[in-house]
Formats: sequence, C-alpha cells, structure tokens
Amino acid sequence: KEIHEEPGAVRDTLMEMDDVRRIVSEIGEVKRVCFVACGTSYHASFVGKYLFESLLGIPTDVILASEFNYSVRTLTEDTLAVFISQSGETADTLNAIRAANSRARTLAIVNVLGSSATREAQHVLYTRAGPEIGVAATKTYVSQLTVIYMLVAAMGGLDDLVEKLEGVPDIMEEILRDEDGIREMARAYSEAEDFFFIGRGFSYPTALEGALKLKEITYIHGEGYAAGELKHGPLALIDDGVPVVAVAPPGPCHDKTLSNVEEVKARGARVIGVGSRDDASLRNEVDDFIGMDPGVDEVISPLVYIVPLQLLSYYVSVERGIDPDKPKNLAKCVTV
Ligand code: F1P
Repeated sequence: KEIHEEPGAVRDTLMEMDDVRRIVSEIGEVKRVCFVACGTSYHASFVGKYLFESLLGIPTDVILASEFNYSVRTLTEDTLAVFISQSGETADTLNAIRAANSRARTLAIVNVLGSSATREAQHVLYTRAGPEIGVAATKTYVSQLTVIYMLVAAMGGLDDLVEKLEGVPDIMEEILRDEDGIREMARAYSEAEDFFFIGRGFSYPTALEGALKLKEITYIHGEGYAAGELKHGPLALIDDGVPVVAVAPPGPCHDKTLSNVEEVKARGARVIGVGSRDDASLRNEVDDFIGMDPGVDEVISPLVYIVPLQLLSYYVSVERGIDPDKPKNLAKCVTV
C-alpha cells in the first residue's frame, strides 16, 4: 500500500517548493554540506551528496549519525549540516544535531510533524509522505529524496530540475501499473541466499537501498556495491546462479556498469538488469530485465529506479511467507 502511495507522496512534497525557497534564503550561502542520518535516510543522503557536488559544485560529506561524534570537529560556520530522519526521533540523529548546533547551520528533514528533530535543528523541512506504518521505509524514502532535489533546485535556481521532478509521479504510476512482471520475477528469486546490487554514481545509493530493503523484509543476505568496487573483492563471491541486480539508467555511467554486468555474467551470476526500456545492450546481456521510462536520466533515476527494487523485495517477502510490514528485529524508530 505504501509503495503505491509513492506518486502521491512525491506530489504532496513538491507542493512545498515555496517553503524550501524560504528556508534556503534563511540559511544563506553555504560552502560545504554535511549529511547525517541512519539506515534508509543515510542512503537518501548519498543521493544528496551526488546532487550537491555534481549540480552545485559544493563539497559534501555523508556521515552515519552513529559515527558523527568522531567528525563533529571538522564542521565550520559556513557548513550546512543536514539531518535526515523519517521519525525525527532517532537517538543517534538527535545527538548529532545537538553536537552540530554550535558549530554549523543545521537543517532537519523529517516526516513526523513536531518530532524532536524539528525542535532541535535551526531549520526544518517536512516530507509530505503521511504516516508510514510499514517498518521498512518506502514512501518516506522517495519523499526524502524529493526534498533533497528541491533543496538543490532552490539553492541553484535550477528550474529545469523542478520540471523533471514534476514528471516523476506519473512515471512511478506507470511502474506500479505494471508490477505483475516483478511479482513473477520475485517467485523465481525467492529461494536465493545472497543477492548483490550494483550501480555507479547516482545509482550507487539505489543499489545500497535496494539491498537494505531486501535484508529488512526478506531476511536474505543482500549487499549493495558501487559497481566499480566489484573487482576489489566482492567478485570472489559471485558464483553460479547468484542473483545480481544491476542498476543502469541511461547516462555517463551506463557503459561501465554494462561491462560490470558482463564480468558477473562470466562468473555465472543470474542478472536482473534495471534500465531504460529501449536499452537493447543491457536487455540482451541480462537474464531478467526491468524496463523503465527512457526519459529518466541518471540524475533523476534514484527517485524512480528504487520503485521496482522495493516491489521486488516486497514480493520476495510475501513469497517467503513473511509479513513485509513487520519484519523481525527491526523497530520503526530507534530511540536508544
Ligand atoms: C532510521 C532507520 C530507518 C529504518 C528503521 C530504523 O530512521 O534506520 O531507516 O527503516 O525503521 O531506523 P529515521 O531516523 O529515518 O526515522
């Protein structure tokens, strides 16, 4: 249900563009950005890093909230520290905001109105995902991404980026209308013991988040890797029949990711390719193919390409007889 609410969550979040512009003018000029978060919110932060660096040229760090204490000293007055948290109550993230407040400008991006993070941070932006009951974050992830894109668009005056964002909900709806293929695919992969997710650039965070969703709701071991890292170790784990999900939208990273697909295929991997539906080179190389709207480029792809990966984990979970909304050993909010 919550995956199906994603187009609406993105639409509602986009309505806040004026608020984002107001906050950006309150914050003023920044020379450095530092994202701090946990879990899924940490992966959203990674997309933020690629956006700030490639579109605005602003050096950006991404730090796990639980590791933040070890780098708090590097913050400066012209740093914008951005804390991302669905709940706004995650203890590690709250501690990090408190530690950062006297050293940098702080902005919290949260989903729950009036949560603790909104009181601790100097500035606040809300995602408009509505309540999320499922323990694993889905619609709140795409809403967090939306706010990050809006923030970058407002800081850089990038109206073309806002235009691209406005097209995203319709593209998501198209994927959701066509989910039977993914349900079929999930059946074929539900007995797997290990899964790998690979992507480069903007698709690296998508690979990380795809693997996290799989771990959280199917209990299958899943690893997300920057595709170029495969040769630095993980290739040793690729054997006959090991599923590899390759995230390869059109753009500058595409061909290199394709060569990584060839590498894992040569070692017997069973590859699910996620790419533009007119991408014959990827389609011909892989065992299963998830075709996406050809108009979605690398920059905007994190918002769209995560949807089939969430659906895949959801259907694998159901296939394995698990309740995807209540995975074991995972709390919706980690307050200790
Ligand atoms: C962070 C988080 C979630 C995850 C789980 C545990 O929460 O890691 O991403 O799905 O619920 O907490 P938050 O700070 O974004 O609320």
